[in-house]
Amino acid sequence: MQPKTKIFSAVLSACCLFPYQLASAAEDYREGINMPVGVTEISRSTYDLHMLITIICALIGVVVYGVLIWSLVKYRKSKGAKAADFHESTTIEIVWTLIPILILVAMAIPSTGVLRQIYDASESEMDILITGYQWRWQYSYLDDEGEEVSFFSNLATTDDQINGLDEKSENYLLEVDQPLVIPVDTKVRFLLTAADVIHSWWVPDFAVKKDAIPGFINESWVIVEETGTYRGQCTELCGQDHGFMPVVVEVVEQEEFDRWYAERQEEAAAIAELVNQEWTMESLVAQGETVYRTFCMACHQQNGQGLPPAFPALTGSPLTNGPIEDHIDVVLNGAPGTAMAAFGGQLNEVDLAAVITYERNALGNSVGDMVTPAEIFQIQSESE
Ligand code: HEC
Ligand SMILES: [Cu+2]
Repeated sequence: MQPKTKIFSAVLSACCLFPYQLASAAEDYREGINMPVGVTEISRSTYDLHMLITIICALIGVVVYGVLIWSLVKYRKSKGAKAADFHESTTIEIVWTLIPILILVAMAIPSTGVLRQIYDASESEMDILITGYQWRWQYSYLDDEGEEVSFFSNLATTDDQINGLDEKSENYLLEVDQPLVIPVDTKVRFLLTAADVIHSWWVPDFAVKKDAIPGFINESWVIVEETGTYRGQCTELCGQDHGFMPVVVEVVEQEEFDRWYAERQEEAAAIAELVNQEWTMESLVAQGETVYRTFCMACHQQNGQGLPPAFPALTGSPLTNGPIEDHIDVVLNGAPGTAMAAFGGQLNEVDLAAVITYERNALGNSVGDMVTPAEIFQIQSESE
């Protein structure tokens, strides 16, 4: 081969190999910088689409910059190049309009197919309502029969880890007390909404990232093909603890799911029973501490000092030390227009009675009165 031909064939083969090199490099770095392939058909299609478009864009880049650099070198002034001085070339204008249009249309065809699939939430075998709260997720299984299963999923990472006093765990800020549990190989439809501000429910391995908007219901769906634990986050800036409301989904075999679901139904029935149990001040305060740490501490702080002026102190506050009716009212109905949410719909009667009794008899307060779960139940059913 002539030296010139040799160089030419080397360049040509490098160009042809380029997409493969890019793809295999992407494979290597997938865990690190690329998006995950995931565990659903949609996530795989999304990944393939992403790779295809990236490669097309990279090739366009190579061609455009190739021509540009080649022209700069070949027609440089020191070589005595003279600029052409023609005006308007209809042919060139048509060519450089048509080629991008054709490329865009070629890219739109596979994308439209995947988008149509993503939006087809029909014929689901199970429906789950996901509600975003500042700053936790609520999962409600929409079941026509039997005891309703609904619970909150809270961050499980300890404060000491967050404050750097303890070593950070493997799933730091990506762990919750109660994960969402769904069966494998089942079409699960998610209905997403929010109770306060806009949140967004995101699990990269499912290729699901959907806004949860107050007053709207958005839809999404999955058929997860592999059992396992999948993690994600709220991906809409939603306030102070936006980075502290992770998503954890446990995908299990159908029998395991049925067992878990039956247990949750029994628990719901047990709570109904707990409401009518005899409660003492001590047992309520003990229970209330856990509730307070999970639901109230973010704003009112561990010791009840709050963060004035935004978040009032509960220690020594006229409200927590005044008539208990007013205290109950704030906790059940919130303070409209402030960050103080209505906890009446978020906590069960036992937890509500416990946290109110706790606030009156701990955190430096010692009012000495209490409210029972049955009384809370009474108040809530009267206001309905
Ligand atoms: C997102 C932040 C936030 C969280 C979480 C929160 N609160 Fe509040 N809370 C507030 C704010 C803000 C106010 C002040 C409302 C106002 O201006 O009337 C408030 C006021 C109160 C008051 C009245 C205090 C007073 O002296 O006026 C009580 C009682 C109270 N909260 C109890 C609770 C309980 C119980 C929980 C947990 C179940 C809780 N709060 C969780 C933000 C929060
Ligand atoms: Cu959020």
